[in-house]
Amino acid sequence: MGKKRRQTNMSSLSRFFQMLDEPVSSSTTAGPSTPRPTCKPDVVDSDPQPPPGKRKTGLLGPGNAAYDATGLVPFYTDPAQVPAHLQKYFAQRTRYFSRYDEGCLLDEEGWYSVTPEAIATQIAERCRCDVVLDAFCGVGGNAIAFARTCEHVIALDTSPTRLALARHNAALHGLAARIEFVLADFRTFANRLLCATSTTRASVPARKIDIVFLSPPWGGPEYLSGPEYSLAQTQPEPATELFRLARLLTPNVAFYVPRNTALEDIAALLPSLALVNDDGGGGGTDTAEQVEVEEEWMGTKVKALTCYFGGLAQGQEHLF
Ligand code: MGP
Repeated sequence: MGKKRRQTNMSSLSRFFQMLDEPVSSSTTAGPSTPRPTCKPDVVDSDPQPPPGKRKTGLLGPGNAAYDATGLVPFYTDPAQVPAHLQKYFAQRTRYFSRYDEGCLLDEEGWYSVTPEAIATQIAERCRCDVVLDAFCGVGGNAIAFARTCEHVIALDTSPTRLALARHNAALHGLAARIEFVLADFRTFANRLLCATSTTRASVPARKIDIVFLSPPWGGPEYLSGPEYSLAQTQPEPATELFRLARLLTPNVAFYVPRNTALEDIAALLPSLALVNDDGGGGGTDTAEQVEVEEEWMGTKVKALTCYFGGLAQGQEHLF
């Protein structure tokens, strides 16, 4: 049972691209304002299985052994078990996952970067669609929320451990079957998808993706050390490059950025893009695309900003 289910939603990139009709080759078509990627067969391609013997019976209980990541990271139940630098995050554990006590698992990066559940839910509400790509899924906070509002979630991460934790957490919520977990770097994944598209000469990506959600590493908790955060600090590439790639897949991008991000940096993501015609196709005046920036409040604090582009921004639904 476990094996069959794993095959359906834990795909390696090679299996993913086998689903595409045409083989990937080396030519692309590139417009001057939207350079397309070079096609290279450099995929991340190993199955993100936790070490054997770690998941016999665990926090997910009987019947879920295949998805159970118990033992990969500590499951803290008492502040006394938690390292000093993670204490402030542990204190907020039920904000991150309201069902934390039932056995949600986070690694160190997950503790300081998971999107709190209420915020993930708000973003997922705005991102209702058929297929959403969560480009940096981490331990799964956003992917789980998307699984409630979207037909299908593609969740990428480059860490086998984090991907296993995300799947564990999704299984705990009964939502793992709605999420396709892929061990891959977003840039590699997007490039391969775009190359497959150019090979088939299709005008849209070889696989339908309605929305890309970008929540990359911000460089650790130190992101708040300066008065302003520059999007050039975003990992593993500056935000401009992540955004450019995402926009080649779909106009609809939600970008989760630090609360102290320079607004000029967010606005600067747009000018290089073409003007969009906002009259619904009838020859009206061209209007520059807008970005909508949403402050994500929890209690009396703004925790982060979500920037909505394309058809996700209010008033631009026609761009979806
Ligand atoms: P925070 O300010 O580091 O923590 O992160 P805290 O304790 O919530 O805030 P404080 O005001 O009490 O100090 C706030 C939120 O930003 C986290 O809950 C995450 O959702 C998000 N976040 C933080 N980091 C370091 C990252 C990151 O590297 N990447 C992403 N995508 N989100 C992050």
